[in-house]
Amino acid sequence: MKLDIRGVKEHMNNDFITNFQYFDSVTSTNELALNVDSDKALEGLVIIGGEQTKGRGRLQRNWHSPKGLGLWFSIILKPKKDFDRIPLLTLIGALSVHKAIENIGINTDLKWPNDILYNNKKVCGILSQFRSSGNKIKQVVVGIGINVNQNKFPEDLKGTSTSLRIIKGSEIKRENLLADILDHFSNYYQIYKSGNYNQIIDRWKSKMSMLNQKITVKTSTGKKIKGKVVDISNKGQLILELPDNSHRKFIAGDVSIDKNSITF
Ligand code: BT5
Repeated sequence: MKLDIRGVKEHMNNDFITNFQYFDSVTSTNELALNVDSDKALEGLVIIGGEQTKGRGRLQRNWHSPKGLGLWFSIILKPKKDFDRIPLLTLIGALSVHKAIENIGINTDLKWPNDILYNNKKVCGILSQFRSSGNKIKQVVVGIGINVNQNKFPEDLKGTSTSLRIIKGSEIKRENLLADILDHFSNYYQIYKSGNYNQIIDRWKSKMSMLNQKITVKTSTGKKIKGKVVDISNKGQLILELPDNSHRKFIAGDVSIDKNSITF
């Protein structure tokens, strides 16, 4: 079913997100959003795809985005902050989705830095990308993919993915859910702009079951680093305590996470 943008606007209650571009079919909403001329685009523009034919995950992975069943969208932002605060935008994207899902009675788990899980199965993934010019951020695109009304998944995703409909046992109205997410996003973005990063991090930590767990991080060179998750920094980095009690930070940039290991 086609998403009704009027219905989304009717349920929304914030002044920040007012512009939408909807396409029945797109390659990737992130690709489109990154190509928008940042001098012309308004901050807070949301680009939505009914389906994505080349939906992207991190590290050039694919994101399965079937027609009319999920929410596949990207929010364009123009933050006046340093580059090292960009990862926080992924975190506020996840918090906004988490809260909206909580409001329909489903408690999910945040997995650093970009996943929302239910019983260890992925419900939502987030991909933030940016364009810059010199040492200035031109635009950041926060791309959010949520499995809403699918009742089945392709063979390769079956064991690791789920949808809100499968969890709840009934269809979810995507318009209301998106409106709620964007209201929360707008709130969190205000907090981000005010520099009150601890508020974001504290909420994240309270919803992250990985805290105090022992995990293994795999670096791009194949090196494995074991440690206990002790904190998230106010730049969105994961902080591990290593066996020698020293602390090491990992950047929430291009990382991928397996069940209890993280690959850089
Ligand atoms: C992500 O990457 O989780 C980021 C996904 C971001 C998708 C949104 S949709 C709107 C916007 N436009 C885009 O083109 N992208 C963004 P990553 O952590 O790398 O996870 C990717 C992996 O998740 C894949 O390799 C699959 O194993 C799995 N996967 C693919 N599609 C899935 C789905 N619909 N549900 C659950 N898992 C999926």
